[in-house]
Amino acid sequence: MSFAASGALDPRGPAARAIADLWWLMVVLGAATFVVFAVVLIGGLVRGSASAEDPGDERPSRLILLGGVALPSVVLIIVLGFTVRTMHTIPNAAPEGALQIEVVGHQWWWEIRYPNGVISANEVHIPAGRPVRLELTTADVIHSFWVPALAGKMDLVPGRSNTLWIDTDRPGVYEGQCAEFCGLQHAKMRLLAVAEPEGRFSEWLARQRAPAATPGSPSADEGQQVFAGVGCASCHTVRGTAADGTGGPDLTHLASRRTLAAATVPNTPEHLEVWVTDPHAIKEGVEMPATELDERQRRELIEYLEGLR
Ligand code: HEC
Ligand SMILES: [Cu+2]
Repeated sequence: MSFAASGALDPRGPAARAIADLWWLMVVLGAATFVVFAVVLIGGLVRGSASAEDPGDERPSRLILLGGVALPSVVLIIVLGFTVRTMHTIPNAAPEGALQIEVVGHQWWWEIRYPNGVISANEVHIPAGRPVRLELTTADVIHSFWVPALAGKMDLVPGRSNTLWIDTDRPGVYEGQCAEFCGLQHAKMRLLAVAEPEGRFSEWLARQRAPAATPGSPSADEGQQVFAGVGCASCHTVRGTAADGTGGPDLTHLASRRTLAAATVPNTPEHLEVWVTDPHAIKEGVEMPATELDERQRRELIEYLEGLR
């Protein structure tokens, strides 16, 4: 799957832009240093072979002091200065009107909690043009939240809460990735940040606030019985029904999400069917058991889940 913007070098927000500028400065200084070094080295090789007979001066030359000590120090001090400046550019106090969203890391998915009580997974919706303050915690091990196009990385550490500001003026879907090794499926612990104009964001949030849609057909209704009967409800919440498990993602509005299993596969009926019967085929070792279902149960369950808009 690939979405519009994903790279740290394609910044779409002020924090990411400041970080990208710093990166370019380091590339330019690094390249310039390399060119100076290469010229001196080649010059030395040429001269060295021309005057091979001459034992030369054994004392450290001014060139070594300048090129080996002074020049690197100057370059590193410049980089340090700009790094400190970049750290100050990225806000660490609440900007006016910031929206607060909680992100809880789990092996291997993201729980997202909005101020109005909505709980979702793996998709952080934000209003474009308004700063967002993320409160980052973890339910198990250390994870790291990273949406390269929007901001730097921030760890989710057991027993504490870290904050990260994300901010973009450009609506779009931005890819993110857990950036701290957190176990077997760390690589498949991805997420999407979905930035929408304020009005559309509010509509989305209001829709997510609603309880789950009631099954729209008799077979979807059967599907809901299957969901309750085979134990899905012990790990998953579907608000407005008896299902109130918390071991896995909230499924109240599952069908409104773009992906399944932490942005591992697109949210299509085909992938959903594979996931529900054998999640390990998509994500080996995942904390969800495979479930034996007959043909009819499977069809009804998928119909029910597809109706959770
Ligand atoms: C032991 C707890 C457990 C049980 C039982 C369980 N699940 Fe899950 N489920 C999880 C976990 C944990 C995840 C997150 C996996 C990941 O992405 O790493 C998950 C993910 C999902 C997802 C993907 C959600 C998303 O937004 O990515 C769906 C759909 C799902 N489960 C449906 C079901 C159904 C249907 C059943 C019953 C047949 C079921 N689950 C049984 C724990 C469970
Ligand atoms: Cu990880």
